[in-house]
Amino acid sequence: VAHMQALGMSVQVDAIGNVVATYAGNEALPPVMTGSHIDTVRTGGLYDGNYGVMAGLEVVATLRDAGLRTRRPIQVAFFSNEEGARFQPDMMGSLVLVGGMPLQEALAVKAVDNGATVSEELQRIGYAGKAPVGAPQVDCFVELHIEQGPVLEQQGMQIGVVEGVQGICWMEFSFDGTSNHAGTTPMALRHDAGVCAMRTAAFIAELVARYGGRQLGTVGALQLKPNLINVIPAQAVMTVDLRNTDGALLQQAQAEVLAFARQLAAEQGVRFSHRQLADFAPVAFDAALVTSVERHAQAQGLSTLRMPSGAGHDAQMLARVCSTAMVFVPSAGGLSHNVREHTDAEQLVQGANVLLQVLLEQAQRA
Ligand code: HGY
Ligand code: MN
Ligand code: MN
Repeated sequence: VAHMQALGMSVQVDAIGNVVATYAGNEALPPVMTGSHIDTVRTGGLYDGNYGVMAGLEVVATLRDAGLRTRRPIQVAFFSNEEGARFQPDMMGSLVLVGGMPLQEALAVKAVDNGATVSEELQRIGYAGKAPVGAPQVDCFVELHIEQGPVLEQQGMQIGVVEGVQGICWMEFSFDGTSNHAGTTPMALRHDAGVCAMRTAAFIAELVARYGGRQLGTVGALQLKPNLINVIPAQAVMTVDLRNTDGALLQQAQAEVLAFARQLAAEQGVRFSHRQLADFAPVAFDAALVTSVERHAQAQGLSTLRMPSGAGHDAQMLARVCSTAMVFVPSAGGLSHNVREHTDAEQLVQGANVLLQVLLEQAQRA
């Protein structure tokens, strides 16, 4: 925000903590927006999200240094809680912004770690903004981001021309059984919540292998209670992250996993419940804007690859209200959500220059 103010931008903070800074244009036309997120997963790296925001500010600094004002205003935003690591769903700030989740519902979500609500945390950090949350009247949205996967590096390509984002399904499964003595309880008499969770995780791995294609499945969090070596787990709580570029297959995978968990819990005499934490269909970006990204990258002599995004992004939400596209730069070793996440400075500059040209073209349009 200090960077934004130093650039002479007007800054607004909305009620879900989204921050939108505006570099005025010459005409009162709907602005062109760029940006991303500045929250990370706890074990995240430097570039996921932050890169897109800082590059957006670099674009504005470049225009200001050149004494340039475009027809349309240019906005640089960062959206709250893109990661969804403490508060589900992910992309929460941009989802509320585009009307995909009621503000009050989002403000009431409790953190998985300490139960604090989004509202309490926004107050605590001073970002419970005054600006009302409403679908932004923006002309288009372009997000620059690291790929977070291995494709560009493996194929030796410099710029990812992102055509869309795959579907994401997040669920939380709770198995409630009976804790008992690990030494005296016959296997046939157990109501083992841990076995239910772990066999469900194994089922997910088998389902992904069976589906093949672009089906992905991850069990990232699993808590056992009482979590003691000689006590049959009374409770198991696990997260399920399923993704696919094909929305129908994703729904089918979700139904299969739920059916398996329910059936197994019933067989084991264990109570089962689940919470839907995110359910976002695949999104296709605006074809003309995608082509603009490709054209400007190639005009700068950069090699390009059209590809879907494996990770969720705020662009996935903005695509609901305006023409949207994304620009990727390579991730070293395809690593992300890992402190060793890295992209070379030269590659960061290449991505920022593509962003500059795309935003210039869009902001000069009548
Ligand atoms: O989970 C995701 O894909 C994103 O990092 N929130
Ligand atoms: Mn991100
Ligand atoms: Mn991320």
